[in-house]
Amino acid sequence: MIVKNPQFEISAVNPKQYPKSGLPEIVLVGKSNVGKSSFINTMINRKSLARTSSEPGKTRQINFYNIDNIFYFVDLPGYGYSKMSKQEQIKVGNFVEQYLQTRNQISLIIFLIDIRHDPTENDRQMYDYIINKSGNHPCIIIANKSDKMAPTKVNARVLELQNILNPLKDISFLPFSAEKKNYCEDVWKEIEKYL
Ligand SMILES: Nc1nc2c(ncn2[C@@H]2O[C@H](COP(=O)(O)OP(=O)(O)OP(=O)(O)O)[C@@H](O)[C@H]2O)c(=O)[nH]1
Ligand SMILES: [Mg+2]
Repeated sequence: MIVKNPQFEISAVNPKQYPKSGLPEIVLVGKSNVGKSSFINTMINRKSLARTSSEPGKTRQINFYNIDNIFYFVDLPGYGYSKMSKQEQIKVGNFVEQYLQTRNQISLIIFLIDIRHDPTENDRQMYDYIINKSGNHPCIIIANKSDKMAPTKVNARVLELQNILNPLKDISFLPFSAEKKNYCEDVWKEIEKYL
């Protein structure tokens, strides 16, 4: 897919603020700092439309990016950011959960993990939540930061992660590098199946 005119549309913390156009939504889920906002920028070929930071906890609201009036990329705040106060973590957790449970337009959840690290307990809980509780949305899993490994080891590591997380058989599991823009084509092919 060649993106021509991606636009930031709105930041939301409650359903009244969600866009009303009814376009399908493709949502980025994953721990803080895994590269959700970077993933969006890389896929739409914009340097910093989605705000990123080397400090975890950059994204604090639900951000909707309108992609050529075809769909939205929805950038969620990450989990597991310990510097956030307990109170704020609960608040953020609640509005994210409300979005994932109530939003009918969600056509795909992209669950990002870090290729270097085995899934954390929080990652497992999130995977379980996506599959069993969030409202039956389709999901794919992406192992980001693959540039941090030797290219020859990437495929074997993806298989290893797949064995560790043990997702349902029909869930695609792909490598990616937001930094080096690797595997974009493969990921677009996968996304297009859900549009
Ligand atoms: N080496 C490498 N670094 C990456 C990659 N993707 C993201 N990063 C870096 O990881 C850091 C976090 O990226 P973000 O995109 O802000 O992460 P996020 O998941 O949106 O984080 P929150 O908003 O806190 O949930 C930044 O310093 C990025 O440059 C990647 O593929 N490779
Ligand atoms: Mg972010």
